[in-house]
Amino acid sequence: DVGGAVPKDQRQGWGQFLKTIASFSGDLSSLTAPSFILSPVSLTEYPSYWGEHPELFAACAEGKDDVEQMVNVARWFIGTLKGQYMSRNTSMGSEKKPLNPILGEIFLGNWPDKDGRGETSLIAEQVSHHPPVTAYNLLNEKAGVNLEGHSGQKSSFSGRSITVRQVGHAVLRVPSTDKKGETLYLITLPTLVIEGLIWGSPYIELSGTSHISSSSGYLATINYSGKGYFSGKAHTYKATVSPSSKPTHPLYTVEGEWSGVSKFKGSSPDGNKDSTFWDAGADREEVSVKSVEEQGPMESRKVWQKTAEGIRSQNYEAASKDKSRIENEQRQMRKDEAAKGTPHQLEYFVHVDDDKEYADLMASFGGKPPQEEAYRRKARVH
Ligand code: HCR
Repeated sequence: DVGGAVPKDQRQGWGQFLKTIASFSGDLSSLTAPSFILSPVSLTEYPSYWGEHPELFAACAEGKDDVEQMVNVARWFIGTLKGQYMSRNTSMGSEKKPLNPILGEIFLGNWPDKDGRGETSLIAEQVSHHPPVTAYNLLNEKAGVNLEGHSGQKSSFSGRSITVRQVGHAVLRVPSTDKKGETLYLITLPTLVIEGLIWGSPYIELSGTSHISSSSGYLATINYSGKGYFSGKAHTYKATVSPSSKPTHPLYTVEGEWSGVSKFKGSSPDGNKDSTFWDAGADREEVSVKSVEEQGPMESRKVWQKTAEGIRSQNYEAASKDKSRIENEQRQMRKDEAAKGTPHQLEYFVHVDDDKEYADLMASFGGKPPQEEAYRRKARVH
């Protein structure tokens, strides 16, 4: 029997949806879901979560030495988690199903300069429709901080929850602390568990381990746990910063909640004991985006304008009609391209079969797997 958060007239549909999920693995985004769980926001917008604390992003370039810089990068990374994995619960009451982006969909935005932190700009592009993959680039030119990455998902049903393994990684480039070159930080991504399905109020718990591996020889290892895991408390993590050659010899340890307060255990770079590492109560700054009227035809909010309006006003018939129109147009476009032998061209990114930076930074701490594809901003390819 499905739970109380599902509107009465959609309970049967939700039960059926859960059954479909149970007998299926792969690309969740292609499934048709009951209307109460639909979000009017496309997945192409999600990379903006990386930039919602622009001051932490800019601070990735700072640090008196390489260890302190790694701590700054780790703080920015942890600072993004609440937005990435909890913000739909806050704004829409539960985790929702995002709009499934079309190939070539684009999301552009920025966080303006304030208090000398510099402007951060965002470019995201849907580089694959099925399965969905989004490539992104965040850049603060003044601070010299540049993030490039891509995001895909592989889902599987496990009893009462859905496990989503994240496919993709990001590379952050910053000026090195000696100002003579640049330091690279490889960022791998945690596994998600979608809980609360039976009640019809899904939320995300993080699990497993993710890493930040630097070309300056340091490694941050982040272990996630939650309710029902060994720590018993929701949204908790423990992170260590160590030399990449000695991952089990931490220089700093941080513990706490990624959605709340986390603290250093013992020493911290500022010399104080048990000081606060990050308080996720800090305001998040949403990305600034052009109005829909000013947007180009492939920009996300323009593409989905009518569908999103339908979802927002609970006119699901209109939403579904417009969504079908978009999907049919896309199918036709792919057919025409195939017939003409002119496949879709990416606008801002190029595909790299084997990311050497990924391989090197994984190898520096014995991480696996050794090989992965990547997407690079076109302007950066020489
Ligand atoms: C899994 C998910 C789509 C992907 C979303 C990702 C992994 C995208 C990259 C971001 O950086 C972080 C992120 C956060 C989201 O929590 C995650 C989504 C949660 C649900 C959604 C499914 C495709 C939708 C499932 C449908 C129901 C059951 C909720």
